[in-house]
Amino acid sequence: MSPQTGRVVATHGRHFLVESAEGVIECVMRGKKGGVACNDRVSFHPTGPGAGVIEAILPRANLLYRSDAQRAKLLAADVDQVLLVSAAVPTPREELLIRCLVAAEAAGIPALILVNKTDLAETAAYLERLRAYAALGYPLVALSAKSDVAPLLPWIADKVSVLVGASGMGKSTLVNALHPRANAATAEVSASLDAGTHTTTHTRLYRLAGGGAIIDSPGMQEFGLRHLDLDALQAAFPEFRRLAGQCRFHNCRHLREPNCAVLAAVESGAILRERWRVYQTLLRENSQGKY
Ligand SMILES: Nc1nc2c(ncn2[C@@H]2O[C@H](COP(=O)(O)OP(=O)(O)O)[C@@H](O)[C@H]2O)c(=O)[nH]1
Ligand SMILES: [Mg+2]
Ligand SMILES: [Zn+2]
Repeated sequence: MSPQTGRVVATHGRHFLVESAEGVIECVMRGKKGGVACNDRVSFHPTGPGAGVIEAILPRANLLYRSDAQRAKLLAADVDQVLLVSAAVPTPREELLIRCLVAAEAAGIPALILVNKTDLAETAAYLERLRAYAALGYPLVALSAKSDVAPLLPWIADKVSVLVGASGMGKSTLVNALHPRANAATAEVSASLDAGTHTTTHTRLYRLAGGGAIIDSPGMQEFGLRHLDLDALQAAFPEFRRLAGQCRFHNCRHLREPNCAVLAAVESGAILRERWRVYQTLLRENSQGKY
């Protein structure tokens, strides 16, 4: 049979669901090289009814991924935006939020911060804290996924959005509210790709009735960015970019150099100290070697 092309709508380890003119095909990847991401366009060979082997990944416009010392962990390809889902409860880690934003910047994908659980009293103070991120250029959208997702609708219409964030923030609740069949679809993917649990163990694309799609992924505790070198890291912080050329040394690392414009901005409070601290952490991690 001749190769066909399709779009990857679910990934679980080395198993994939590929949507094509023939319907949804369960595929595996040939060989060991190269990862397949959710929303990738691939060419595959049918091997039987409803089954196939992925032969190649077609060129991507972008790729969101994290990486540790060993390997890259692909989240999604060809997306229009990253929806960073956060909430005041359970206690969020600001470092994880920053790392997700850096990954989106490095991939050239616009990011939006979605603050969930506005029904909880703790949310107001958390939203105040995040105002500084809106000032960096990341839109803030607040809602309660449990009661009303309407505030998000204009942001996701006709776009492919990928949800990222720690587990427990409400990503799956949001997807279920946006996509009435998501619960059933989760069960279907679980039945074919894993042992039949209802927790999010795979990455899955859901098409939205009004156009566009949303990709849900398992919550992450860690977000390694070992693939980013000094230049890439600096470029991923918009508040550093704005000060480009203002440090005394043109190759300033913004660590402890004299007359560093970034350090001065940290000291004056114009740059969030936590953002700069995470930048330092990333730089230190990455000097220990790439995957
Ligand atoms: N109070 C409140 N709880 C929510 C809201 N949205 C989700 N949750 C709860 O947060 C927990 C985690 O939700 P889930 O969607 O599984 O999060 P995920 O791990 O990010 O996919 C669940 O107990 C949800 O019921 C919300 O808007 N308000
Ligand atoms: Mg989930
Ligand atoms: Zn500097």
